[in-house]
Order: sequence, then C-alpha cells, then structure tokens
Amino acid sequence: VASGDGRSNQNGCAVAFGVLIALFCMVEYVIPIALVGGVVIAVILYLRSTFRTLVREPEPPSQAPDSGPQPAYVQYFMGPALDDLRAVVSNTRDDCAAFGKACGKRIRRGFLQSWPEGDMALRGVLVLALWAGVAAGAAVATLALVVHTLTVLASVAVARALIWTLRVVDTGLLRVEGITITCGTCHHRVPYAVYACPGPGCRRRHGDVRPGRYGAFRRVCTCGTRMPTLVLLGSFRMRGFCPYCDHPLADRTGSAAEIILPFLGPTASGKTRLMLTLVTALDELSTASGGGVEFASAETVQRLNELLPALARGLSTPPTNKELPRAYSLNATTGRGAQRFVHLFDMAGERLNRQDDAHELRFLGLARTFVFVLDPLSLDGFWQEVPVADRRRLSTFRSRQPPQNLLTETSERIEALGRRRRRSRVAVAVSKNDLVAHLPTLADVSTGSASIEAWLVDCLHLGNLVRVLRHEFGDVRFFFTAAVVDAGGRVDPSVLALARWLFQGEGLSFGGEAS
Ligand SMILES: Nc1nc2c(ncn2[C@@H]2O[C@H](COP(=O)(O)OP(=O)(O)OP(=O)(O)O)[C@@H](O)[C@H]2O)c(=O)[nH]1
Ligand SMILES: [Mg+2]
Ligand SMILES: [Zn+2]
Ligand SMILES: [Zn+2]
Repeated sequence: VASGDGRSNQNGCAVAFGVLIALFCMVEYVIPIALVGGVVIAVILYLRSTFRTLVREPEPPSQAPDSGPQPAYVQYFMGPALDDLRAVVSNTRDDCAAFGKACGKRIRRGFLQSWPEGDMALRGVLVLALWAGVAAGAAVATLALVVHTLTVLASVAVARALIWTLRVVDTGLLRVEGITITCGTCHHRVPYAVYACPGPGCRRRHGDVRPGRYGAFRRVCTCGTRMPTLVLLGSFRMRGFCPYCDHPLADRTGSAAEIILPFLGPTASGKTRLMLTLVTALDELSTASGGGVEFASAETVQRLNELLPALARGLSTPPTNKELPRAYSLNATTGRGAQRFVHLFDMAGERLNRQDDAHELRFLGLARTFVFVLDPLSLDGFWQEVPVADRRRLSTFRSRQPPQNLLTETSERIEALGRRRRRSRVAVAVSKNDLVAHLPTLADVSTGSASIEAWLVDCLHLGNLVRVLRHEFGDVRFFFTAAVVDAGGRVDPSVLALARWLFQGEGLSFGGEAS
C-alpha cells in the first residue's frame, strides 16, 4: 500500500511538474507568438482592405458619375477619397473583428473543450494568449487606421486647397487680362460658358468647367472624355454656348478681352455701311501690323459675306432688319501679340426709336466705346445749303430723321444703364463724306475733331446735342467718314482714322501709320 501510495505520489508530482513546464512554455512562447500573430494578422487585414478599396477597383474614375447637374466624375479628393477612407476603416474593423471571433471559437472548440477538466491554469493561459493577440492586433490596426486617416485627410485638405487656389488664380488671371464673355445673341455677360463635350458622338454640356468639384486641371465627362478646366490649358478651344439662351458663343471665346461696339443713329444714317467698312479697316490695320482678323462665328461669316460684296461693288447696303441685333464677332490680333474679340452691334434705326425696348439693349450697358452716326444730309440746316443741282442725287442717300432727339435720348439711356461716364468714349461719325465733301458749305471745315465739333455747333446748331455728349461721355471725338472702298478694295482713310481711335483706345494698338 505504502509503495503504491509512493508511486501515485510520484505520478502526481510528475503531472504537476509537466503542467508547470507546459505553463512555463505557454507563458514564454504562446503569448508572444499570439502577440506577434495578432499584429501580423491585423497588418495583413489592413493592407488587404486598403488594396481592395484603392487598387483592385477599376481604374479611375472608379465611381459612378455624379448625380448632380454636371455630367462628369467627381474629382478624387473632392469626394471619393473620403468614401474610400470610410471603406478602408470599416472593412479593416470588420475583418479584424471577424478574425478575432473565428480564433476565439476555434480555441474554445479545438483546445479548451477537449482538454482535461483540471487544467484550469493551461486554459487560463490560452485565453490570456488569445486576448493578448486580439488586443495587440486591435492596437496595431487602430494605429494603422489613424495614420491612414490622417494621411488621407491631409491629402484631401492639400488637394482641395490647391484646387480652390487654382480656381482663384484662374479667375484672377482672367480679371487682370480683362477677359469677359458676352453672348452675341441675347447680349448677356456670361460668367462662364457652357461647353459641349469634345468626345466623339457625345452631346453632353458642361456648365462650369473651372477647377473645382469635378477636377483640378481636367474633368472627365460621363463618356470618359477628358476636358481642360483652364483657359491656359485650352478650355476655350471647346465649343461654347450661352447659359442664358443656349446659342453658340464666338469661337475661342474667353481667350481674350472683348470690345463691344454699338453703332447708333437714325434710320438710313449710314450705320451698316460704316460697320462694314470698319470691319475692312480693322482687317487692313491688323494685317499691316503683322496680325489679322478672323470672323469668329459661322453666323458672322454668313452675314458679312452677304453684305461685304455690295460694299466692294459700290452698291447700297440694305436696311437692317428690326430684330434685336446679333453681334458680328471678330477675333482681331496685332503683330505685337494683342488679341481682342470685337463684337459689332448694328441695329436698325427704327428699333432704336422704340423706347419700350430699352431694357432689351443690354449691350449698351456693357460697351465702353460707342459710334454715333450722324448723317449731315438729315439736318435741315445742311440740306438748305446743298445746291439744288446736287439735291436730286443726294436725296436717295438722305436719312429722313434728324438725329438730335435720338442721339440725345440714346446717350441718356446709356447713362441710365450705368456706364461709368469718365471711362466711356463716343465717336461721332458724320457720315457720307464722299458724297458731300465737295459741297461749298464744307469748304472751310477741316477733318480735325475740334473743327468738326465747332462746325456742328456753330453752323448746324447742334450745341445742345454736343453738350449732352460731353456731359455723358468721358471722351468725345468727331470724325468725317466716307464708308466706301476704292477699286482695290482698300477702305477710305477717314474710316482708317476712326478705326485707329476706336480700337487703340480698347487696347488694340497697330503700331506706325498703316496706309
Ligand atoms: N456713298 C456713301 N453711301 C453711304 C454712306 N453711308 C451710308 N450710305 C448709304 O446710305 C444708305 C443707308 O445706309 P445704311 O448704312 O444702310 O444705313 P443704316 O443706318 O444702317 O440704316 P438702318 O439699318 O435702316 O437703320 C445706303 O444706301 C448706304 O449705301 C457713305 O459713307 N457713303
Ligand atoms: Mg443698317
Ligand atoms: Zn445668350
Ligand atoms: Zn462626353
């Protein structure tokens, strides 16, 4: 019995010793292994979730197009980056939790439930190791996610700051260069053109392509076509439309400052003819300086090609129709690199007489330079002096409406539209000079502005009109104009002089005297 007791004691000691060694091994190895395992698994789960979200998704644009008004993809840092961040965080968290749970289950089933009842210490160590691993993994995963979140947030902040800076710089550059966009059809000043997507077969329109929600330097249309956002990158090369009336804007609009030039005067005073010769004069001056003039819209090409041949053949220009005028848009450049969009507004005198339409003539409020056309033949004081022999011939060209009231009212209308007086300029073109220059009544009048002004005031009793003009405009200049071209198609020098004054005052300088 005694020996039997001793053996069982020995057995008991051996078991206790074995358990101790096992405990020691577990504490020494299992817990560190669990810790390392937890960390490695957390890192793997984090990397897997990041890889799945950022890399394995299809190439950017990785999201659906924006459901907002613009048919384009949202720029990555303006939205999707935060969605991806949310996805990485929640996926990593869910994966880690799932993995921790799965480990717990396995240990419970595989080890703890099949182990002998009495080995509480071993079970304790295993549970401890599991928790240590889970805790270490959770800590490392949390750390990785915090670093990830901070990095993404910092990148988003930097990218957004860059995009908005780009937008401010772009707007600033346009301001400094005085670049504006005016619709030639409805005469609205357009803050930014609507552009047609240049992608083949794509008819989508993009409202505001400036750097912002949809891209920094480029935006991606729903069809996948990349579109430049900045004038510097050539956004003006896309086809632009007016956001107010949906009509096409002038070609390359938005790439240079504009000159708005309204021609105002009574019916048959000579506005259309003067406008046509000014187009020719601008072309001559630009070409002579090393630049040139392009007609900037298909409509301009069509309408000017209808009118200009009459001028070359010395025929009469037809009366202008009474619709709201559509601009003749030209893109003029000089040899010195200056470029301007010139919008010429030629309206029927009859329409100008209608006071109730005043609010429709928005271009009057946008222009800084005006051409008032004054037919001397329409003034009774002048007509009386025309020799009877000439009257018959001249009466076919004569405007029947004296200009005083119309021009006075028009300048008051311009004033009311808020032009800053000191900056606006008016050229008074005393028209049809080729027809009347030889008449005795003009014998003593030179072609200088002061001389013409004195003649209008003293001989033709237009003192009141001249006073109103001097009051309403910062700069008033008087010209005699002969809206004719010679056999070689060259415009009369009087119109060249008018063109120089009109366009140089708006920043188109042609250099030395172009003959
Ligand atoms: N010879 C000559 N004819 C001119 C000149 N200016 C105008 N005319 C003629 O005068 C007539 C009226 O000229 P337009 O330019 O059509 O007049 P308008 O002011 O545009 O007239 P509406 O459009 O009806 O308001 C036409 O027969 C022109 O050919 C000019 O400087 N010289
Ligand atoms: Mg006309
Ligand atoms: Zn418009
Ligand atoms: Zn498109």
